[in-house]
Amino acid sequence: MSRPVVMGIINVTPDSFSDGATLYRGSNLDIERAMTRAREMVASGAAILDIGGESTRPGASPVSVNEEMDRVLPLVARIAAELETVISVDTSTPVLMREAANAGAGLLNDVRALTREGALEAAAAANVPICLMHMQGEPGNMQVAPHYDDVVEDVCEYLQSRIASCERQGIARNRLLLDPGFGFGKSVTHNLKLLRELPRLAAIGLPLVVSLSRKSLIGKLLGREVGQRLPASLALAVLAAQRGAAVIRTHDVAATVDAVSMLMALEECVDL
Ligand code: 9MG
Repeated sequence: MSRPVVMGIINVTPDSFSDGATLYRGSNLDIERAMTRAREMVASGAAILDIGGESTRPGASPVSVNEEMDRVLPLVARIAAELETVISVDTSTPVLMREAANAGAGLLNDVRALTREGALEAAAAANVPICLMHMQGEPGNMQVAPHYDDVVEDVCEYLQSRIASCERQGIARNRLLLDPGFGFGKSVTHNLKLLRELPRLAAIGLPLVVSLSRKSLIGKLLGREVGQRLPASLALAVLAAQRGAAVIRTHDVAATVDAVSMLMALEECVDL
């Protein structure tokens, strides 16, 4: 990927930190609302849509495998039938990885980097690209007291070890993308160091996915509520793209495409 692409987030969870239950009617997912969101994101320039049925915000209630599948698979099938886009499925659940790939997913996004039992095998069989994300701890406890000797070095080492596990499982390196996992077991300082030093992660040689959209880092630094975090999210998206991110994962596709396009215009102006 020569220029960063934008991945739009579609949370099909009733309890996401960032967009709550906006796709729900009572306790039921409204698939037509989700399709409207998907169409808008593609029309606004998203190259990838990331569909997730498990909320990973600290303190979120766990979801059963059946519930996660019921939330995600019908939407994946509808998007695959209707829209020209890459569908990413945000899951750590092996059976969903297999089913999602069968239903048309072209990317698996695992915040647990294929560490669940059976996940490496399922991802290998799914035969699609995989995003391996770093997380310290589990969503329930990850923000209690995150600690690193050297956050950038530790995240690089972890991701390298997950790449090695994938390769041992027969997953070719060129199927992998990496993500430092902003906000997943990280203090504000850890997040900022990772962003500043993103080129060290990019030097591993695989495409980097970065998601800072509306994250609590912004709330902690600026005192902004979730609904007021767009300007800072755009600034962070541009800073990440400038430091080598290949995929920017965001709730706000149209604004992020414009913001990243400004950076590209600057970098490409010698050719104008
Ligand atoms: C699902 N999800 C929530 N936050 C994320 C992040 O920062 N990166 C990736 N890859 N997925 C995320």
